[in-house]
Amino acid sequence: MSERTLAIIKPDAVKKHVIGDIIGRYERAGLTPIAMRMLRMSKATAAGFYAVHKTRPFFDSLCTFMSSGPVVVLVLAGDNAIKKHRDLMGATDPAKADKGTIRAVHGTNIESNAVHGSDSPETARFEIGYFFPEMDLIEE
Ligand code: IDP
Ligand code: MG
Repeated sequence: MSERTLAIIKPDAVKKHVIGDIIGRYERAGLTPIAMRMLRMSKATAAGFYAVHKTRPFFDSLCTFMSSGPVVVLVLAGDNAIKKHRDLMGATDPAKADKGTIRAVHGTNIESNAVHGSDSPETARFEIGYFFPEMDLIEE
């Protein structure tokens, strides 16, 4: 069943000039970009996006990191897009991510880990709506 997920190429990956490599991995895996923006989040925008984590000890540092430079935000569509994207990303901590995953290849540490991906249909809906009005999504 075709599904949508939100991907963010985080500031560390943009600074490493690996936007093209990461989008190439999505395309080769059969995930189709149906919307894309490059932007720099304010700290408040990052805090709203990561509101589910607001009681975590790493929340403030995470919001500072996510607003430290430009990011690329994409909506990806495809069969089982949420899980397929999470599998391509690898574990949160790049040191624990499977060999060849995006985080293993491009991540630096548990915070600067190159990419974000929605973890469920509910969070995907919230996260896509946070950055894109429905009319900006290309019809598949
Ligand atoms: P996920 O991105 O793999 O879904 P989450 O637990 O949802 O991981 O955490 C959101 C983001 O917060 C991570 O991608 C990472 O950037 C950061 N993060 C998660 N755990 C830690 C931590 O223990 N220390 C510092 N940053 C963390
Ligand atoms: Mg998460």
